[in-house]
Amino acid sequence: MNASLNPVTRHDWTLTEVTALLQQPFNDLLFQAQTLHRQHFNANRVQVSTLLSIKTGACPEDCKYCPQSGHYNTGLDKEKLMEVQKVLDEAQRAKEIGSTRFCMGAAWKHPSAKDLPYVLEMVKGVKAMGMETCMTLGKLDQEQTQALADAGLDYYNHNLDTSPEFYGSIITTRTYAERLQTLSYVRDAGMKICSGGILGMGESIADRAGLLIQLANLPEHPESVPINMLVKVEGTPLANVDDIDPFDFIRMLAVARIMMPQSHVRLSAGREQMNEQMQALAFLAGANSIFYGEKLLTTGNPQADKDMQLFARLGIKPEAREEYADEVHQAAIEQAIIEQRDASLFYDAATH
Ligand code: SAM
Ligand code: DTB
Ligand code: SF4
Repeated sequence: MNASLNPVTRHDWTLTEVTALLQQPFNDLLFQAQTLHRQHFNANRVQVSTLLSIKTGACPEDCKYCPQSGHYNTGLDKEKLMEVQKVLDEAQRAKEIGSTRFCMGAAWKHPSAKDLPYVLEMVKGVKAMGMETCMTLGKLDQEQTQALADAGLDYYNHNLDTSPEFYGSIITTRTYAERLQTLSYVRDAGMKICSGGILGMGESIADRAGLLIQLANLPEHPESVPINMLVKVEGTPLANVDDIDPFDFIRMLAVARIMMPQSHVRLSAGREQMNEQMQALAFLAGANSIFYGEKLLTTGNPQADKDMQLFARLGIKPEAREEYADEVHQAAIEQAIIEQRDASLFYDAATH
């Protein structure tokens, strides 16, 4: 459905409203989120994206959660931009396991003039394989944004991460306004936006509400909203911060679903620290996208076969992409579904 024709797509959320949504009884909140979810999506389909770090470590930015910041010693090896062919080989592997979107991330403040042509080749190559493309490269100027759009980039990931009020306590080397400017360039160039945040950094309920308000009150909702649970990495200033209450994490997914009913809400980083019951609750709350494959950028993610077994136990199927660029890709997704069914049979036989 066209967002502008949909009366439930709002862009005027207030702090009072959103904190009230977050604090209502858990069952009421989940029921409301799941009811809305079913009006816009098949509740048993989850989109799967695979991540690759194309340039790792030694980032000049000071983001207190990030293992790749050069300001902290997390033991990561500093790497140069990956060769285009190696990136395409990884994309091929992602496609073979049934992933429909390939997300490439770089530990940059912004792309340089020297690196951009290689990045554009990566977009073209991955697109030619019939996968959706996503990149997260930091701040963009208008020309770089246009070049990425012209190369065929489908999504740009650029997270707001937390509320404007808490931002300066977490990131000291850029402003919220710069982040919003890049998002506006991406929208104007006609690309889809992937933007979300991180929970469990010591933020207040008002900060959590403030993040969702920033995202939902953008002129158009981001098509993709990744909600990350902080992966605590030794050496970063947030390594020993208190865990978020798992139910509060689920509440945020549910409120994101209610505020942005037509967006894909991604249960993003932190799944390795969650049990299967928590992930099932996340899908019930309206999360309908995950990162798939054993690695995020530098930290771990559940094994692909474990995820397929979880999908099978929950009766969830990977979501096919809207248009297929080739039949081979369609076949790869169908194969993944068959393997998921087999995994289910194996599970049944082994446990009953
Ligand atoms: N450098 C670019 C930027 O910051 O926009 C792109 C890559 S950056 C690693 C992409 C996103 O990863 C961040 O915005 C943040 O939301 C997420 N991220 C980084 N470290 C994380 C961690 N330890 N736990 C959860 N999410 C994290
Ligand atoms: C997003 O919101 N989460 C992803 C992706 N966008 C780029 C990154 C998560 C990174 C987790 C820490 C790591 O693996 O380095
Ligand atoms: Fe660099 Fe992005 Fe990590 Fe910040 S989040 S340190 S910008 S890689």
